[in-house]
Amino acid sequence: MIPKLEAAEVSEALATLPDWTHDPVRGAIRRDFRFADFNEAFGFMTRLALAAERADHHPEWFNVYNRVEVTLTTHDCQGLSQRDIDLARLADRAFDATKGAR
Ligand code: H2B
Repeated sequence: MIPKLEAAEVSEALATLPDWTHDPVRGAIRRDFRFADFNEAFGFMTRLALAAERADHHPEWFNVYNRVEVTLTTHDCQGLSQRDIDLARLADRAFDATKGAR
C-alpha cells in the first residue's frame, strides 16, 4: 500500500507547490485553474487526463466553462501520498503547456 506522507513531508512538498492549498482535514491539496475559454480548459484536462492515466493516479475535478478545480488525494491511503505531489507537478506543467499552446 502507498504510504501516507508525514506532516513534515507534506510541508516540505507544499513549499515547492505555491499555488496549491492544503486541506489537512480531508488529506488533500487543491488548485483552481483559469483559462481563456472552455476549449483551453478542456485542452488542459485532456493533457492531465493522459498523464494521470499513465501514472495510474487520478484527479478529482470540477469544470465549469473556463475554470477547473483540481483536488488531489490518495484513496488507497485516505490522505496525501507522494503520488499526489507528483500529479500536482504534472498539473502545473500541463497548465503551462496549455497556456504556451495559445
Ligand atoms: N487515484 C487516486 N487519486 N487515488 C488512488 O488511491 C488511486 C487512484 N488508486 N487511481 C488507483 C487508481 C487504484 O484504484 C488502481 C486499481 O490502481
